[in-house]
Amino acid sequence: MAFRKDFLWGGATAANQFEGGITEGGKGLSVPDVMTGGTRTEPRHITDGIFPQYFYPSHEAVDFYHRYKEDIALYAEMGFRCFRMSINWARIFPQGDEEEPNREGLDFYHRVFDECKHYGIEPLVTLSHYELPYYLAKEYGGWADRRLIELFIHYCETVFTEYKGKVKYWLTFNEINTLVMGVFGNIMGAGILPPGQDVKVGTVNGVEEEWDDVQRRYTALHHQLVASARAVQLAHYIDPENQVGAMILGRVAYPYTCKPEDALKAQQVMRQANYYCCDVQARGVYPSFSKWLWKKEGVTLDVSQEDAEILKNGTVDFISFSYYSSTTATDDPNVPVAMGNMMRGPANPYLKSSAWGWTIDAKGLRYYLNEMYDRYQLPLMIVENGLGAEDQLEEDGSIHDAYRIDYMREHIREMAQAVEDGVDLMGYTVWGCTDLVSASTGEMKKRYGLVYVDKDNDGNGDLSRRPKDSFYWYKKVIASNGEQLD
Ligand code: BGP
Repeated sequence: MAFRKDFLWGGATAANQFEGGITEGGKGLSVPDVMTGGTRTEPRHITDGIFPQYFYPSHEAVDFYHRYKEDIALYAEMGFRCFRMSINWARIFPQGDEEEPNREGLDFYHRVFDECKHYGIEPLVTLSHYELPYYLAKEYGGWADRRLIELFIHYCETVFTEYKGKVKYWLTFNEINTLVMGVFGNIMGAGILPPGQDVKVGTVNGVEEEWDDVQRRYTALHHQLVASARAVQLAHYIDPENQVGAMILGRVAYPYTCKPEDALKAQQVMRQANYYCCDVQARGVYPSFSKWLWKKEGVTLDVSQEDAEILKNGTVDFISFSYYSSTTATDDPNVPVAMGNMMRGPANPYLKSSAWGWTIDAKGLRYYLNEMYDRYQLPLMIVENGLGAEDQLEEDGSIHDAYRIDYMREHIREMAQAVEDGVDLMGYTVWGCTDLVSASTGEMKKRYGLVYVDKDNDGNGDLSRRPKDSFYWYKKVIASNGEQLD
């Protein structure tokens, strides 16, 4: 048997893409609440406030806020052992800088965790998943302001204390390394807003980024790394049972050719994208190549002795990551670049891509697991993986998503191989286990779910849930602990 007996099989979500109810229970606005819907060719807009002419997909999302019982019951039916979700900071502290938390917000998550407990499902909670309170973005300038560290720690202390005994697995910042990757990292990751009333956010295929603030982005990242290390220490102090993980966007970059220059380029991409953050979170120090990176990016960073101490004493218990696709790297500026999942690089001629242009590369997952385990020797967890695709709802209400089953099967096979290679793998939570709003495009049409939600890109639909073929397939996978994949 490849996988541990207690392997954490499950699914993953994020509050801003899933919950909705943004004006309910005293919730304040979060950054994605001012982001409009886009498509695979039309970028989303970020607006300075909420404008009636736009559709904002996070406002209702798929209404987990009211349907959590039904959703968690479906997860239990599939046999989930783990459910990854995020707490929306603005539900607990509507502005982000209040002294007292919002009791209604705290109670909502109590109900969710109690429901999980009822079915023996372990919650895995992300503290910050691209959903900074909008007030902190607007009035403080997001994470570029050092005061956010204290505000975040106050929020962490509140939820660690409140949910002690109910939540054991925590992740600090979702895909913290998007802050080394550009516009999306600026806005969604760091809460640094672009100047202007209505700005396009170029994260869709082929659309170039229009605005960036590299210095503030790296400063914000340093603040998040310090905040993350402090959160790890605090979580352990409040409850020694707590296990806190790093969460990064898993980026595999192959050399585009076997030219040594391309191999070097790929190594540089891997360092910048993966190891820069992960070294800090897992080893407690900035890697020695940081100086090269800061110079390349034209940034200066002031890492005080005090910060260095915090980083050293707040290393994580495990490393989690998202993995969807891989890229390539070349030093030849004439090779055209494609983009997928905030990653850019020349297209790989050996791989097929999803309809949204994300390469499909199951072997890359085995490669990445081995790379990460060799480097850190910490337990690993895949907390996002899956295929974003358009689904066809049949007359009889069924959804035959064989392509999604194929995708997952291949990735789970490679996971099993990696375990045989010697990797200590804790679990796997498929992304968007119930259809939800896409982070990059704001669409509903780009579905990842094993459960279909009746809602389209314009917000039409009755939000009813229907298991897809992948639902029944995944149920068998879990029941057999990953043995039965056909
Ligand atoms: C990750 C994010 C998720 C999620 C996923 C799929 O980068 O952590 O929030 O959305 O990507 O991306 P998308 O929704 O853009 O297809």
